[in-house]
Amino acid sequence: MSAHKLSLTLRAWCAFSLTAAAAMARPDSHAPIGVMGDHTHDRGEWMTSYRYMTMSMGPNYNGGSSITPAEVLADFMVAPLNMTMDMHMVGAMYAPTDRLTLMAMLNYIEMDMDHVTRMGMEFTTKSDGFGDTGLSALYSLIKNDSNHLHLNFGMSLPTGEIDVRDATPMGPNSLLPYPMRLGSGTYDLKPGITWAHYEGSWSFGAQAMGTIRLDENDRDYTLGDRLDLTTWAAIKLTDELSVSARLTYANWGDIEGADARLNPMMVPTARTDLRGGSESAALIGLNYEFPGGVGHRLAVEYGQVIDRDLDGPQLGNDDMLTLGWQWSF
Ligand SMILES: [Cu+2]
Repeated sequence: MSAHKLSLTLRAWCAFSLTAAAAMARPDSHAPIGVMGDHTHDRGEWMTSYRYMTMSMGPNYNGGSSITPAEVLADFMVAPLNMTMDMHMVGAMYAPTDRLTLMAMLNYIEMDMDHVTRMGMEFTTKSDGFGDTGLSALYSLIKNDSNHLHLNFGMSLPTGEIDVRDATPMGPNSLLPYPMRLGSGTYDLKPGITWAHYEGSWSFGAQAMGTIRLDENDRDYTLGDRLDLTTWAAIKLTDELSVSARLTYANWGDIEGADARLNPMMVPTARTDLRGGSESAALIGLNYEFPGGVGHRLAVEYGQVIDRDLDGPQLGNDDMLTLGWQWSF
């Protein structure tokens, strides 16, 4: 091959790759960072990610209305006041074929909950450690410039501790109730379907995801099954930056069975029938993709719960913030 021909071939190849990269590389080709399993990869691609999520909960609700600690203390010895949860999530994705993307996610969770007793004494309990581990396969049904559709086959492994202890007025090493535990204790299936549509500078997406508990854990209870629905719209402001708006709806059941070591008269968080509910949230986010095809992305999403219906008294989720970094190669 002559030098001239070689240079033409190289130029044609570069032009082709740049066009392909330009078509795929848009900041909103990934959903807002709070959505999991939202995108697939092309054959041979890897991605690693780190997400930090912080969520605050409180006050207590019964149905859709907030109730005071005094109202909770009319029926219980202890009232939860508020709770924060911080999660560090490390993920890896790999696509063995264009159709199939594999995903794994490790979680490290830190939680703390403030309480007040009938005597007026306040105390805080903390728990931290690895949560349940996520493994999933994403199967792409449609993937072209304007539509992406894939199925999510997810599984959650019970790596999170359920015998979580801390000091309370009951004792220096008390067993903590259900919401302070780091995992479900059960193998869970997470089936889902995800769709994204691209139209000029705009994109739209939706995802439905279930959580189905497959068995009963070692402490004789099963967390409620869960349904998560979300839909979003994003607009590409520049080739690197997009802004998004998203709505979520979640519905989850009460606990079946019970950990017999907990006293359900003590505190609402020890009651298996005060765990279920539903909520809707509204979120706004930014996705930034570094220029030059280096494969790095940064994203942030913030939102607030706008409506809820809880089997109460139960602490309601209030607001949440997610920061993420993703690197594809
Ligand atoms: Cu990815």
